[in-house]
Amino acid sequence: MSFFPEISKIKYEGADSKNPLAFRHYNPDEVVEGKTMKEHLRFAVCYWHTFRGTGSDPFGPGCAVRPWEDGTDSLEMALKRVDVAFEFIEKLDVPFYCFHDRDVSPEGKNLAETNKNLDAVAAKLKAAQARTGIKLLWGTANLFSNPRFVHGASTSCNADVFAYAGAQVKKALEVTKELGGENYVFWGGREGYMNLLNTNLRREFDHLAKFLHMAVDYAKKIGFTGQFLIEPKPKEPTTHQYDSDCAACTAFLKTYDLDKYFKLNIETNHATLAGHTMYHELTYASSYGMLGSIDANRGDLLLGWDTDQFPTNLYETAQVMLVVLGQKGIGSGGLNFDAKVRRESFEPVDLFHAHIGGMDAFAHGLKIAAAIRKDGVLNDFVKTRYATWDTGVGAEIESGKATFETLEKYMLAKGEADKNVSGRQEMLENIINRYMK
Ligand code: XLS
Ligand code: NI
Ligand code: NI
Repeated sequence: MSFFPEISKIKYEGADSKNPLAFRHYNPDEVVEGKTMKEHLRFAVCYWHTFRGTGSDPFGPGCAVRPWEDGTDSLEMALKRVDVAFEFIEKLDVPFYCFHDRDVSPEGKNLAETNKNLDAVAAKLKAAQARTGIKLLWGTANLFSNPRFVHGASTSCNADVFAYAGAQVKKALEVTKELGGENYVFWGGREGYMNLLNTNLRREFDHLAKFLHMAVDYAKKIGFTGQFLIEPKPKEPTTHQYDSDCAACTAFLKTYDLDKYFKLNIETNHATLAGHTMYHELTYASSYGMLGSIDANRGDLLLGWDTDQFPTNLYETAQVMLVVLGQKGIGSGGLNFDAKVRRESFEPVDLFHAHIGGMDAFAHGLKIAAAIRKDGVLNDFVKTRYATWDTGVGAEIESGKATFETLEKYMLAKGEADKNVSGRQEMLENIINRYMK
């Protein structure tokens, strides 16, 4: 039985194709800088938006047309949805998917029944993975939707809620391992606060760290070797999310001795909500060896919230790929489309248009980034800009030989610093525009 009967496998047709259901840039086997596009980009479809999104918003209910849905959150429906998901992912030729425990299976009347439901769906996911070759990029646990998480999960003021969350993540780790997941993600959910008048901030941070240490210990115990990732986000749902941006996450991880176990899963819309560009967040993380994976989407700068739109901006995708190529690949991470179609795009075919556009935007961005790198335009400029650090006083400072006394002696003899050179921002922006084709 087919759930998308009018759609056949999406193929690469080249940049001149006018077929909206074809790739114009994503050519999985095309080699760029010694690796295929498929290997570079490691795309993933996310289960929550694509197979559980209904298009509801605060002003009205869902209006998405999904003919396979029976309107229930039953186990039977969850099992059927696995077939929908794998047909969709196969037709798109995407190698990975990602899920929260509660996306794939319904909550039961107690934890034992909830876990049983998850086991039943996981068995079917495992079979579907074996049949199709599609792999799990990462698993995660939904520690934010159920009302028990109203005050957060590991940062809740209610210790029982921490305990429930621990049990839930234990199970999610087991399932992620069983499905060969290459990473495990912690997105903060409701880990944060709305108001300091009722919040013990330090105690909550300590609890969050305890929770993550327990996850690390349990992963070791069961032999889960996937990469742990934290996904920064500054606001929404809480006013102050604890994992607000890459710098805050890195500081937190170092403070609590967790940095060797974690990297970051960086999302474009979260970067912009934090008042940064994605380029900044990726560059920061990559510089410290913390860039682990990417949630590929975009926000709407005219709105102020996490709109999770599909990426279309070539400047942004080229910048992302510049950072990824610069660190020789995304490792065990990938580009997960944590993105949803607009409420107005309610037909199943829109899910295809959205992913095709996102995949093409990144494949195109990859080609642009590779061309910029091939010509060395940015690297050469930056290298020259810092040339004073390669010899003389600069080299002495970097190697740790210099002190304030030696610097004073040097400058007293010299009298004045050598003159500065222009940063040439506009020239560089013009050069980058030459590659945007
Ligand atoms: C929400 C997050 C979420 C994570 C997974 O804003 O982006 O979707 O990626 O929990
Ligand atoms: Ni988001
Ligand atoms: Ni995300």
